[in-house]
Amino acid sequence: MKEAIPSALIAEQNEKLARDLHKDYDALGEKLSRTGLDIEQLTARAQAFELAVPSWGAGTGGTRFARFPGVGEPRNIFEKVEDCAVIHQLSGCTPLISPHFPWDQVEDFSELKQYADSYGMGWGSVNSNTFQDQPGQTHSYKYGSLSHTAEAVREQAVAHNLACIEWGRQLDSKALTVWVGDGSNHPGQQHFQRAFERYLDSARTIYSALPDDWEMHIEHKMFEPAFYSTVIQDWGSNILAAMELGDKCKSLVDLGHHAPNVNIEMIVSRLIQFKKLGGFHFNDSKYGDDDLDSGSLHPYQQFLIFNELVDAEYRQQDGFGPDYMLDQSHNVTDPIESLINSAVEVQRSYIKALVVDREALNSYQENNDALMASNTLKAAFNIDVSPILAMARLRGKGAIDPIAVYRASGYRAETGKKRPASGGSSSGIV
Ligand code: RM4
Ligand code: MN
Ligand code: MN
Repeated sequence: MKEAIPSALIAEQNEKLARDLHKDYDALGEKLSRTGLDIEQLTARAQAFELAVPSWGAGTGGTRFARFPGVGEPRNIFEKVEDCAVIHQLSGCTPLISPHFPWDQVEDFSELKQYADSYGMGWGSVNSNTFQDQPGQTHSYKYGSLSHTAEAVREQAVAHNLACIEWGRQLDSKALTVWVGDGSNHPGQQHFQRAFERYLDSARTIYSALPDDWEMHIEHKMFEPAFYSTVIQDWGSNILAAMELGDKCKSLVDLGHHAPNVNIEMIVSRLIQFKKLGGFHFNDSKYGDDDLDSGSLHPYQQFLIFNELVDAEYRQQDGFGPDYMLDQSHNVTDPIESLINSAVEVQRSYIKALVVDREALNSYQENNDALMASNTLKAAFNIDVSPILAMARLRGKGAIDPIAVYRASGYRAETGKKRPASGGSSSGIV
């Protein structure tokens, strides 16, 4: 197996921190055992936790106004694989890459798969892109794609999604994520019902091409690039479409795609209840689709979402098994560092949610003890589970302190030399 970061360096750096970690771990284990929790079980769950990294997150994203490229940015999907391998090797919890087409399109997908295999990386959900025109494209998506008024444009967008399924099949992916930029900027511009009908017609053709063991995930987003209405505006339109299409179609929740203050954890609960939760795009947001680092602003909200997810696990809810992915845009940080940090923050929310005393919570809920129910959640949230996360990494040959090891490795400076800026970029969004 190829090593993105020399394992000798990781071991050497871990050596310096291992003694203190063991002390902190034992102390936390003792504390948790007082409430009947076995730290070893929690560490095993942390080790089993898997999150996909978005290929497009490995480059500097850019705002709506500009993009300031970083040093040694990946110029193609092979280089993105290398960066994703760094993230996984150090964090130990991101073994999957979620590709975006045509940004990551290659001639030979078996070569790409082999390349990822050589780093021990697999492939998460495949994302189709019909929100942007590509050079040489026959029809423009300026006025929409899957819901466009013109049949030829819809056919082109459907054909792209079918190609994505085929490419994903060659990578051994198991899901297609569809987000469209379709919508309108002016009241009256678009007939809401007809646009949704056209979308559903196109989506049916895509759905019928899914391999048996695949799922299709639909992503809603209330605005941008369309600023008055979008065709899959909210979780309501999303679940309606998913119900129309069939069992293998589910809704995907991107944390930044809701109106401010929307109760996302409750949406998650509803989707779980109706077996329609397909997956997540984790990120954080203050105003809109800000694509900030996960857990950087609203760690409690992220914890409350995981509280719903763990509750579903605990109740062994039928049809539950969402895909976890990050979807972020990094403008002022090294994307590798942001993605490592974010992966750890998402994993942290999961472990904290496992610490919740579910029996106590249930009984407070049944007895309408609002204060103690809330305190039960807060008690879990307030526990610092860092030693569990660090121990999971240490046992999985990752880094106790991933950012420190990454910085010590000189990886970024090295890529700066190996990857001279090519002018155009397949990384980032702008
Ligand atoms: C969108 C949406 C999609 C992602 C693109 C790049 O806002 O979140 O998931 O594919 O951005
Ligand atoms: Mn997204
Ligand atoms: Mn987004």
